[in-house]
Amino acid sequence: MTRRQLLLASASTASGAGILAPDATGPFALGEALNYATHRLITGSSLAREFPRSAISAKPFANRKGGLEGDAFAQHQAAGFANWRLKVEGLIEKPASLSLADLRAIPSRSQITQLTCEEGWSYIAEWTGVPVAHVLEQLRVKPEARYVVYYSLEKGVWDSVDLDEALHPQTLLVHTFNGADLPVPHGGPLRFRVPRQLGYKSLKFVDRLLITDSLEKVENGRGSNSFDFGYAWFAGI
Ligand SMILES: Nc1nc2c(c(=O)[nH]1)N[C@H]1C(S)=C(S)[C@@H](COP(=O)(O)O)O[C@H]1N2
Ligand SMILES: [Mo]
Repeated sequence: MTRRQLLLASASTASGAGILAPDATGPFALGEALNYATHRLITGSSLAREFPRSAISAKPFANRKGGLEGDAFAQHQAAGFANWRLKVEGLIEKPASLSLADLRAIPSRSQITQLTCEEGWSYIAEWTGVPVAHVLEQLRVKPEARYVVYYSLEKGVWDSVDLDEALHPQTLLVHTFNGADLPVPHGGPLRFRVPRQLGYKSLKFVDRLLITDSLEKVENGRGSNSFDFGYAWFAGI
């Protein structure tokens, strides 16, 4: 995909998506829609705040102690994640199944940003990974693409962002955390990091991307499994 095509794709997203978040229905619909629209207008393509190295948290908090329960994850862990694959499917010219080595071969980006949980904790870390934009560019995202759905190996856990957020330079597939392999409690071997939104959008153990033109035809039609628990689809901070 040429730069021009990429720009055209993101431009068509901005205009085609309108200003309504896909979960803008129900009693909080107006608030949701305004929040999404206001953020998109004010922040546009602005960057999440990046911090100096001295601000990195000495003890970043993880909301779990180890990996996922069950044999599948244990086997991956025992093999040093050599068999981990990121499947990339949907509206792309070249569907792919990428190993961690494949991902590490794509130029990476590092940034020191804060992860903020809605439950009250936050920490600052250096996150290194492949910009999702680079993956979509290499695999040639189709012009009708509007959303990237990302799935965790954790059963039933998936989320999505619009193409603006997916193509944003700070949106990363993170494999390295504070200079070492991403620790399992923080989502190793691979995490979808969205630093401009709350922590719950940064899914751990990510093994599949689905590029789509509509969230309505995916899973529950609401863009995220956490919608079922009352979390807003758009969680801009
Ligand atoms: N697969 C998966 N990803 C997840 C979660 C989860 O339960 N499962 N929790 C989310 C929430 S609510 C937060 S705040 C962050 C916490 O990240 P941390 O453990 O690195 O602090 O992970 C997010 N990613
Ligand atoms: Mo969270």
